[in-house]
Amino acid sequence: PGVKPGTAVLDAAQAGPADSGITVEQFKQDYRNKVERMYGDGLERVSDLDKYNALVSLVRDYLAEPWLNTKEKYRRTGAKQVYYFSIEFLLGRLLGSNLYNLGLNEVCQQALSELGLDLRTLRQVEEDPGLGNGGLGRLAACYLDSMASLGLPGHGMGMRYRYGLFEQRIVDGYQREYADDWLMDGFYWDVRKPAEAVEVRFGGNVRIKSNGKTQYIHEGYETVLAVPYDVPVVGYRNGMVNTLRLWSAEARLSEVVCAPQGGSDCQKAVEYSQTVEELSNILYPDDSTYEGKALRLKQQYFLVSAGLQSIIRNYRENNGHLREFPHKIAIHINDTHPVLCIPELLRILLDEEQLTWEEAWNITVQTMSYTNHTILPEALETWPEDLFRTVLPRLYLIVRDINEYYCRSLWEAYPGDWDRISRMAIISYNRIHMAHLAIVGCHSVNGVAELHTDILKNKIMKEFCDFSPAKFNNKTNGVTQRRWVSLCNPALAQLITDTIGPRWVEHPQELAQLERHSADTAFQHHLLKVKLQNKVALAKYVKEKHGITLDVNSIFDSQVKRIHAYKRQTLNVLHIMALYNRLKENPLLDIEPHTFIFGGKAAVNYHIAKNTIKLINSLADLVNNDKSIRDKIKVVFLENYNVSLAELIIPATDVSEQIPTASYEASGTGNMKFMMNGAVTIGTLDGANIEIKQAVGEDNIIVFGLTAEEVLAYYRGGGYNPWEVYQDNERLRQVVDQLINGFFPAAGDLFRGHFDSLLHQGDHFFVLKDFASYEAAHQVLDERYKDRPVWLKMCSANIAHSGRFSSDRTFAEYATDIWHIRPDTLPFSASEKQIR
Ligand code: GFP
Repeated sequence: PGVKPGTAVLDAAQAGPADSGITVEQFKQDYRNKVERMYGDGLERVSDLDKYNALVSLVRDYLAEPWLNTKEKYRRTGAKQVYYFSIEFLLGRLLGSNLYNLGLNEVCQQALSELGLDLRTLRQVEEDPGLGNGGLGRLAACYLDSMASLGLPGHGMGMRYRYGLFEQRIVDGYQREYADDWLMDGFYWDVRKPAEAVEVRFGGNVRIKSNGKTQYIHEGYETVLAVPYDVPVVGYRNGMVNTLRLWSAEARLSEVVCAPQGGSDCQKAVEYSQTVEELSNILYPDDSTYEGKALRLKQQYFLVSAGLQSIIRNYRENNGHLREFPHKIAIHINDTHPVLCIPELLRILLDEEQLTWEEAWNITVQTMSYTNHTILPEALETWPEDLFRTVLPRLYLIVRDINEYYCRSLWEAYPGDWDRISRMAIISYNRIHMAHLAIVGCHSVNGVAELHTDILKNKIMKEFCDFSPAKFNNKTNGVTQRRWVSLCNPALAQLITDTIGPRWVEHPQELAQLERHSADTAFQHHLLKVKLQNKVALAKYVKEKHGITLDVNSIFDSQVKRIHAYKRQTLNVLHIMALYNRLKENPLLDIEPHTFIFGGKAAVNYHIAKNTIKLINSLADLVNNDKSIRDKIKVVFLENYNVSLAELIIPATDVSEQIPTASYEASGTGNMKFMMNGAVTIGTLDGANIEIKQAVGEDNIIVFGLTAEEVLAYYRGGGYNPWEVYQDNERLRQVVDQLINGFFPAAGDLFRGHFDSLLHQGDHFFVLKDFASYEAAHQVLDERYKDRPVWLKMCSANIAHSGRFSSDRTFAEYATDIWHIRPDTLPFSASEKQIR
């Protein structure tokens, strides 16, 4: 505790031209004034937090004009606007990225240094916004950066959670969850817009009034005030600032409390306001109880209803005609959480705008598009029908109508095939299937990597795809090279710029030019130097935070992501145990020294995943304290993995562990970030790993394990027999037994759950089945590493071929194929060349 991941600082040349028009002198003056005006005190006497807040406030002043101009330009040109609805936006710290995108980094750094301050220190003051959890949320944040940088009128719609998911601390090897009080010192990037608040209604009942035309009157509901907070999203040096709108739940106490009635009513009012605010308190409230489920559903509706009301209001204010709505507005649904957008837009169009069902339905379908991020059944949300009806009575009627309408069309296509119709229905067996609703109510459904989309089309959503094949398409994920190279790895960015020029920051496909230099000794030498420098920075952090000394000349091998059985941290652990056993048997074993790095959170109620963290830490204790293996291997679990920590780990990593059971990882995005930073992937043929292999060629990635097809074939045949594998492989048998035989002295029976799941419960994720091939792959990797020029060529090839995994590429595809945005209609011309 106390040590926060640091931040890299770009050096002047890499920061590019200072095109903001602001000089160092002016910056200094403005900054001093800002501190004095905000705190009534001099720069010398305020705290680091005050200095940071003043700096943010100043940067916000600088971006106010482009923000205003952008909005103005959108109004004038009537450009089509995209709204990306997501329950998560894992933004990461914003000071560095905003300065960078504004072209102010160099000036700011210089100005601060002349004032005796260090930008790096002030950037570290910033808390990571607690607005997301994993890949889904980070992807949304990458897309915001790309939309603004490509000149696309695209905005985020999300929730302003009072607390993040949780802050992870490791106590005695266990994960402990603490409140992530990220807003404690305020969040200076957003602007509260109370005048644009809207009301969201829950509960009550619906009266149907029929005098010529049927009317639905919603009565007896509870009202929650949704207050928007706008966060500027700065494009990369194009004068463009989009908006991320975050919604916060508030009670309008002035209307609830009858103050003259005294204290007890005040008390009630405060309690009431707390229940209202609960709606935006935390991400993914525990849904193991009825109340928890209701809260999640309410939270989703809150986001959707508030977001849509504000979009429609804005559209109306700009004299938009509803007929034109789908030509002017695109609404993107990120995973199933915002699927209520579909019935909510219908509600507004039917009940408030008085359109006919046909008109409203056509507008809705043409406006909406949906991305699926997972095939895990537990993540494809369904709601109990009675809960839905109670919380959202009007929406329930609408969903029922959609279901009827849809089932009628199914009946026409498949007369008499009741089984199929009930499998495809939106409401079946008293549950409402949100993914089905999404497919029916959107004109586009996309997966996030080629394999994932194939699985959706041919397996999980096959019947839907047979029924409306044109809807389904693939958009392989991408990550922004601006945050994930320029900002987090400035030394590498500098090397790339020195080698091929600066255009790659906006045209990442130009990274391919590095290929020509990949065998060049001078280039390789620099690359090695950059990696070493990043490893030193990570080692310093690990020493300060965890007291562990890392050998910066060892192979840094990282697996950082949510802890989940399908991501198979356990396979990684078993391999390290086997390596350790080999070293114990033969202390002279000639292996490259390794540092195995883990990071990631386990969901609060996910017991086996939490035990995996304890397993990793138990192994770390054993290995790191065993003098006999002479530091040949080290294991570290880095607490509280978040964006800032990723920015430190990824540039320092040599080997990127992407080892899920094939077919489970929809895409992965960490795999892309590591690749861009020159790490070599050891991975299964899953998600985007397959496309990474296609991009870099098979010599530059190390793949192992069952393919998705093989995994799915095993499932069709009822699984496989782990006992056979266990019996046949002595080294494997030894490590599996070590889970329960006292090898971890203090663990007792703690890891029996792992043992049982591997041997007695069928090893659902094929850990044992893939073990031998994983071990062999590691040996290949070590061989390659020993031949340094070969290894560095592999690293360079990974960087050179990472351009197609830029979110700029992905977003250009979304824009043309899904949102039908024509480049010639974009108000910011710089972006035109980016869009196909
Ligand atoms: C999910 C999927 C990943 C995918 C991301 C973004 O992330 O495979 O890359 O969404 O599409 F699982 P996590 O839930 O793993 O964070």
